[in-house]
Amino acid sequence: MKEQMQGLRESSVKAILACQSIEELEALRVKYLGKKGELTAILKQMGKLSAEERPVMGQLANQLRAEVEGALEKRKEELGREMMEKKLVDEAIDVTLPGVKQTVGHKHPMYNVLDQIKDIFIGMGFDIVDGPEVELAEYNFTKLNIEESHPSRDWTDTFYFTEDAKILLRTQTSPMQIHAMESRELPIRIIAPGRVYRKDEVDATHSPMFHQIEGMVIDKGITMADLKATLNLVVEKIYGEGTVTRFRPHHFPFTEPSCEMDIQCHKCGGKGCPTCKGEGWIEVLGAGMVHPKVLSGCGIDPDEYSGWAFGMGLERLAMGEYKISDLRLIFENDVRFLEQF
Ligand code: 2U9
Repeated sequence: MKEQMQGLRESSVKAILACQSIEELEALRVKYLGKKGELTAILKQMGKLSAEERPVMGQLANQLRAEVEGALEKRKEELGREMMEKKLVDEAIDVTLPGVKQTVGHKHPMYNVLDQIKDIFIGMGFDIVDGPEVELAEYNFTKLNIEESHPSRDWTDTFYFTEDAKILLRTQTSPMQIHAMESRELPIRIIAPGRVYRKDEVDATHSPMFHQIEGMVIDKGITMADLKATLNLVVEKIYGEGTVTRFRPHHFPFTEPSCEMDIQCHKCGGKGCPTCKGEGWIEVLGAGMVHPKVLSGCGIDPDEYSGWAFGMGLERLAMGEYKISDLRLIFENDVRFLEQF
């Protein structure tokens, strides 16, 4: 038995030292010290020994077990260290290598203009409202006093989803304001920016999708003077102090009276130049006093409350501000174009 133990000692220590992985090491532990291992097999012969020999052999066996365990533990530590060193070499990062340059994007020029307008109105206590692009004709047309026969309701002008022409892609952001009038407490001060859709062929000034921003104030005693004062202030913030404006009479079904606002050309001071196409004036927006029928249709008493509203196309505004000659450039998102802003 002594020889067997000596043999086990030599072979196990040799195998443990040669072992190259933690898994292999665990297999060796089972092979030598496990329940069905080689040491157990030797110990099973203890029964054949005399009463004097047994404790001596027992002590030798314990000593052997401790030695093998010690060798296993030592090799495990060595392997752990070797693995860590290998990992450190394999996964080393050369921080001196040149990096991959990340190109950082920026805001689209039209959103610069939108954010500037939003800031101006927020500063005057307005809320920004949002709403669905898929709307009921009821909210897009009827409640805005746009009659059934109005050309904008035509199938050739509007994207309808249903044969009965009751569901559509909104053609203006006004339905958001109808929702606000029906759900908000008075007074109301809101702006409603968003995408709108019209069946237009694409060219330098038209697109089937474009952006509008509309605004509205409803309170007691609101007059055209509030409309003019507020819009003059907004225009001065956008185009600079002292910007001259004029209000021309116009017609919209949802406002009465209605007007369009022009600014005097900031390039030529009104003399006429390429920027204003020789006119001296640049059209900026449409506006008016909210039609009494629109107010009462939303449950607001026109004898008690009145309001003003405006609407403008954002692409056109951005084109004017950045001297962009073709609307298609705004939507193509060619980085060579966008990088200029
Ligand atoms: C409600 C009541 C009234 C919004 C208004 C305009 C005049 C206007 C056009 C500008 C260029 C549309 O993008 S465009 O083609 N809009 O001229 N919009 S008044 O009036 C409203 C809106 C909502 C409930």
